[in-house]
This record gives sequence, structure tokens and C-alpha cells, in this order.
Amino acid sequence: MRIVITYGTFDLLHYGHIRLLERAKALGDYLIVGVTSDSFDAERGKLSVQQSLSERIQGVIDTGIADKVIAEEYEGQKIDDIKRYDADIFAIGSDWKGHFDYLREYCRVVYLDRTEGVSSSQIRAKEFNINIGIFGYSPMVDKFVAECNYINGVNASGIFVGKRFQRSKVEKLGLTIYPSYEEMLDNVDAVYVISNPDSRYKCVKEALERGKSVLCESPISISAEQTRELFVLAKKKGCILYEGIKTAYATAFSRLVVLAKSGVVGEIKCVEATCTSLKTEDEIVNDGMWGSFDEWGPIAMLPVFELLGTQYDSKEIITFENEKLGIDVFTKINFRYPQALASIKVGLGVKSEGELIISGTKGYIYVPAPWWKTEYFETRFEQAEHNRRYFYPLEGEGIRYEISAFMRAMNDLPNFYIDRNVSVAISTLMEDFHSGIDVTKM
Ligand code: C2G
Repeated sequence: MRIVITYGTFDLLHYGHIRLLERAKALGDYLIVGVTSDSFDAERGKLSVQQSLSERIQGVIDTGIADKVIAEEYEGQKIDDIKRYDADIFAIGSDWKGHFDYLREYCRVVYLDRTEGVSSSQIRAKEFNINIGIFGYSPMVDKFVAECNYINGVNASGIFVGKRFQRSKVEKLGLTIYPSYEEMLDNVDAVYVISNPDSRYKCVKEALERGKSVLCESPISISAEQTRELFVLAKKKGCILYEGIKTAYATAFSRLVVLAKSGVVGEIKCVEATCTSLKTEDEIVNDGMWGSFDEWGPIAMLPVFELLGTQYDSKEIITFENEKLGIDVFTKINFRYPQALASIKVGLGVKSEGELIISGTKGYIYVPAPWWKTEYFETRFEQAEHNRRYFYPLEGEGIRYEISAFMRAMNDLPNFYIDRNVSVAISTLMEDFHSGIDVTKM
């Protein structure tokens, strides 16, 4: 029996895919089809896939052409599969010509002509188009607008920046500048909120009440009660409410969390995260007068809460203030958990090494600076020969993954990259910080 194997994403299965499967099957007697998993697609930069892995597998099964359907989960799996199933022929579309010649060592490699004139991207663009309106401005908006261009079906279409804002700052973006938030809401499908933290609750609420999904920079609000309320409202309205901590959507970070929780470095006893970016007083004023904790706190808290949970016994916040500006320029928080410790350091007026260290009873995980743009981390042990390095590509500083996850959630079932309890815990800490609870000012 001659075994043929082929791979693909098979998103929104179309005529081109079916023809490929038929011709692959005709090369032998038994056809195995490997369907790429979501995380593997994300790793190789294919972000706009619309159907879930199970839907795509079902699509291939429904063609009745494949004899066996498997999931492709990792780099190098093709070699393993060819050996495991003793495949005679590896077949793939001609758009991959030359790319898989290295498999010739294991079996015959056949490139089949691609069917012209049909593609998943075309179908996606036709079926799905979301217009996103932006509320507020910070330099991050420039990146956000640029990153939307990389994702099929997403269009940053308009912005509202408030009445007192200088329009000239946002004119270069080429978006419609709306005179009021209400008018923008009437003309978009979803909103990206990046206004000042204390105004977010109101704008998120207004958008959700009008049935618009929201991607909101972190924190969603500066009150735990309000954040909880917004999640309940989103659910009631059938809308998505995502918190925009881009690190949370990066493949490397989610792998790191799973790995750490699986006990690879033993029991986690300490998490230390540092995030700083030195700014002049003028830059702080120009960027909207955010303090260190507003700017960096949520990102720094993310690994602490994801790894140790949100139920800490006590915390101590120590902060250095710039009295002239009335904001914190450096803040350190120590958390005490029943069985572990954590600390975060954030700064705009103090520079430090932006690393993340997760200490365990068997070893530690080290993520070098800037850890929040995680592409690479290491597990390190007493016996250095056991150390391992992990690499994952990060496109567009992670914003691309965030927007793409948000878009997929709007189109399908949401995957909560950030646990809602973590979002609430972040808001709680913002609230405590701003009302001086457990805070020592230096
Ligand atoms: N295909 C085709 N004609 C089209 C579109 C796709 O012949 N008009 C072929 C592709 O060449 C591929 C298969 O259908 O062999 C699946 O296509 P995709 O779903 O786009 O998957 P792809 O990203 O090409 O994945 O590691 C290799 C990948 O797994 C292949």
C-alpha cells in the first residue's frame, strides 16, 4: 500500500484545497492529512486563521477524501510523521516548491500545481471585515494602526481623542477623526480604548451598552468593582472585552506560563519582574502624565498573578514620587503568598534590568530584558547541562497577536488569554495604589 501524506491549514475549506487533496490521494492508496494547530500556525506567523482546529479537521474529514486526519503541532513533526506512518510520498502545493526538499531523505516529495484564483485569504476578506474605532491617543496608537494592516479583515477606521486634544497629533494616521465618541460608536464594529485609565470605565461601558466589543489597554478600570461589572455587561451583551496587555498574547509567554506551571523548575517560590523605561519630565508630560505604575504596573503584575494566582496574603507598595509632576517615578511592590513571594519593580525615572526570574525548588526560568517582548527564555538548573533555551518568533512586538486574538474572539468563541480574575486583581492593585492602601511614599 502506497501511503501519501500532506499538510495544510485548510481554513474555510475551498475548491483549491479539495483539488489538492484529490490529486494527493491519487498519488497512492492511503492519504494522511496533517492539519496545522492554532498555536503552530501562530508560531509560523499565520495569524488570520478563522476556524478553530477542530472545525478545520472536521472540514477535511467531511470531504471524504482523507483516510486519516492528524493535527500538526510542532516544527519537525513532518519528519516524525513520515517515519511513524512509513509514508512513501509527501505531497504539497506548488506554492511551497523547494521548501520541503529536505524531506527527500525520508520519502518522495511531490509539489502539486496550486489551483489559481481561489484562496482562504480572499474568502476571509470577503466574509469578515471589522472596523475598529480608537478612543484616545498615545504613541502606541501609531503601532496599533500599523499592525492592523497585517491582519486580514481588520481595519482601523476612525479615532476620537476628546475635545481638548490637538488634532494635529493624530492627523498623520489618516483615520476619520470623529467629533464625538457617540458618532464614532455609530460607525464602527469595535473599539480600542487607550484613554487615561480613570476615564476607561465610562467609555468601555458606553461601547458595550451599544453592543460593540472592546479591546481596552490595561487596566480596564481603576476599580475592581467596575472591572467586574464591565465583564458581566460584556457577557450580557454578547460582546468581547479583552484587556490589552500584549505580552499575554505572545506565544512565548503563554508557553512559559504552561511550562512553569507544569513544574519544570519544581514548586514556584518567587516571581520577580522588572519593567522600566527612562523618560524626561517633558516626555512624561507629553505622553499624558502617566506614572510608572500606570504605565508598567499591569504588565509587571501579569506573570505574578498568572503564576501564583491572585490570592496573596499581603502586599507592600513602596514608591518614589516626583513632587513637581505628582506622579511616581519608581515603584516596588512585594507580595507575600501562603507558599511563595513575588516582587515587581516599575520605573520611568529609574532604570534597571528588565528581566523576569521565576525561582523554583528545582531550578529557575530566566527571561532576559525586555522580558515583556518575550521571544526567548531559558530554564536553568544546578547542573548546567540540563539548561534549555526556548525560542518563539514575535511579530509586531506582540500587538499583532493581541489584535488577531481579539478579532478571532469576535468571530468565534473567545479564548481568555488573561484570566478575568487577573484583570480584576490588576484593577484592585491600581485602586489600592491610587488611594494609598499599603503604600509607603519615599
Ligand atoms: N492549495 C492549492 N490551491 C489553492 C490553495 C491552496 O492547491 N488555491 C494547497 C496548498 O498549496 C496546500 C494545501 O492546499 O498544499 C493547504 O493550503 P493552506 O491551507 O493554505 O495551508 P498551507 O499554509 O499551505 O500549509 O507546513 C506546510 C503547511 O502545513 C502547508
